[in-house]
Amino acid sequence: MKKASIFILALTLAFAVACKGEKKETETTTESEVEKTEVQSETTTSEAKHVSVSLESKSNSTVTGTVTFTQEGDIVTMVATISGLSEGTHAIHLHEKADCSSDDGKSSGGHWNPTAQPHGKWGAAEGFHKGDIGNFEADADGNGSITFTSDQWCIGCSDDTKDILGKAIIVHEGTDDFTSQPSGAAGTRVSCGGVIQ
Ligand SMILES: [Cu+2]
Ligand SMILES: [Zn+2]
Repeated sequence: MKKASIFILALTLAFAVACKGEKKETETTTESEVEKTEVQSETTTSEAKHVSVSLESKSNSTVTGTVTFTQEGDIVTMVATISGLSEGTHAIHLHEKADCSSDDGKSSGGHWNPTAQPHGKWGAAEGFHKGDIGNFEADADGNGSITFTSDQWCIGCSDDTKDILGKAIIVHEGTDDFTSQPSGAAGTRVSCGGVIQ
């Protein structure tokens, strides 16, 4: 009987110690996780010049993709990776509203044109819209990509003629001819994504 009680006491003690140890470990893990999260969010805040946009299919297409914008200094770089396209040349623009709610993508409005210029090829002396990114090629598998760099854009600055936030990326079924007004006759809007942080 005495032996049994000692054994039980020993077991209880062992259990208590084990529990305490385990609890301590759990607390330590939680603390370091919280610290890590705080550090990460601080880093994100100080380098906030980044937006990632998911493109959704429009006009009964299967076109989807991802477009990222990153600002370093005064330079914004856009990288678009798009799939589900027909093989060939497609137009891509920034349109004026981050509203992709309509089935045809027209809810995003016309080309983003804060400087009241004619539609054109980016950099043209005759003028161009701030949303006139241009054309890119899709391969036989329907995949295409385009990288575009500009000092005429910003991500979340106070200059309305440069700020791309609140605009929409539109991918077209057709090609931008850079001359037809007001939008280059690029045809149906097959994909849309709002540039929202
Ligand atoms: Cu467009
Ligand atoms: Zn345009």
